[in-house]
Amino acid sequence: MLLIRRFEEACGRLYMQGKIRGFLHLYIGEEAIAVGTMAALRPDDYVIGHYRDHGHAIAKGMDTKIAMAELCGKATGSSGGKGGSMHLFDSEKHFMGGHAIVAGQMPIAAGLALASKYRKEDRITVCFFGDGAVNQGEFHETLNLASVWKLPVLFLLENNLYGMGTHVDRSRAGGRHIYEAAAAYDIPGVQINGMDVLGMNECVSETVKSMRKDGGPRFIEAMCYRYRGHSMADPTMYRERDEAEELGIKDPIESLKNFMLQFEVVDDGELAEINAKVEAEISDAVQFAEDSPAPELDAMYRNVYA
Ligand SMILES: Cc1ncc(C[n+]2csc(CCOP(=O)(O)OP(=O)(O)O)c2C)c(N)n1
Repeated sequence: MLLIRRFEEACGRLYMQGKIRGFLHLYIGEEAIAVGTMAALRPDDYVIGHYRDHGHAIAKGMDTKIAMAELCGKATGSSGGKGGSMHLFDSEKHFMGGHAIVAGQMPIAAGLALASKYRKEDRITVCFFGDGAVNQGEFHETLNLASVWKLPVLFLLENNLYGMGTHVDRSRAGGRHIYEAAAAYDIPGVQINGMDVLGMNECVSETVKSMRKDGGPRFIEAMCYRYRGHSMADPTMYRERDEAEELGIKDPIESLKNFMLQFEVVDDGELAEINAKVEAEISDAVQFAEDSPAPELDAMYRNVYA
C-alpha cells in the first residue's frame, strides 16, 4: 500500500512539472482494495480494471520502473509510452490493462473468463470498476452473461461515492447498496469496507475459494474514498471539506500501521526500514523514467489498428 501511495505522490509531482501529460487519476485512499484483493489471488489469475489503474497494476506485480516510464510517455514503458496513465498493461503478470472507457473492461473480463472456462483452466478473472460504470449497459449485459454462462468473474466494485463530480445518491437508485443489483442476475453479492486491507483480503480469499469450487461469478462492493479529485484537473469543489471525517473514513495505511504496532508485528525500526526501501524504489523508478528515451517517431504507426 505504501509503495502505491508513494508512487502516486511522485506521479502527482511529475504531472505538476509537466513530465506526465494527459489525464492522471490518482488512487490515493483506495490502496487497500487492490492490495487486499491481489494477495488473495494466484499469480495466473487475470485482473482487468479501469483508468484509475496504477494501484491495480503495482499490486499485481508490475515493475514500478516500467509503469512510471509508461506514465511519462517513454519508449521503455509497458506500451512503449503510447498508453500512458490509463492504459498500463502487463500480460506476463496477467494484468490485462487499465481501460479508459467507463465499463468498457467489463465485457472483456467476461471474454477472459470464458476463455479460461473453455480451456478448462482453473483461473478466475477479477474485474475492477467504479460506481460510475454500473449505469452503463455493458455492466448489465456482462453480469447477465456471466451468470447465464457461469463465468468465473469476480466483479469488484470500488464505490468511492463519486463518478467524476456526481454523488451516487444522485445518479443511481440504491447508490450506497449497489451490490444488491447483483441479486437480479442471480450473482451472490456482499458489501464490505474497502478501507480495511485485512478485511478485504479475508473476504476476497473466501470468495475466490468458493468460485474455484463452483466456477460461477461473484460480486463484491468495496466502500471506499478517494482523497484526491477525479483527476489532477479536478479541484473537488463539489465535496464538503469535512466529508471524510463525517463518514468516519480511516486511512488504510495508517490503520494497518497502528494495528501492526499494537500487536507487535513490527516495531518503529522496521517501519523506518520499510519506508526507506519504498522511497528508494520510487526514486529509482522516477530516475529510470526521466533517463529513458522518448519513442521514435515511426513508433506512432506501430501496433495501431483501425
Ligand atoms: C463511456 C464513457 N463515458 C464517459 C466517460 C468520461 N468519464 C471518465 S471517468 C468518468 C466517471 C467514472 O466514475 P467511476 O466509475 O465511479 O470511477 P471512479 O473515477 O470513481 O474511480 C466518466 C463519466 C468515459 N471515459 N467513458
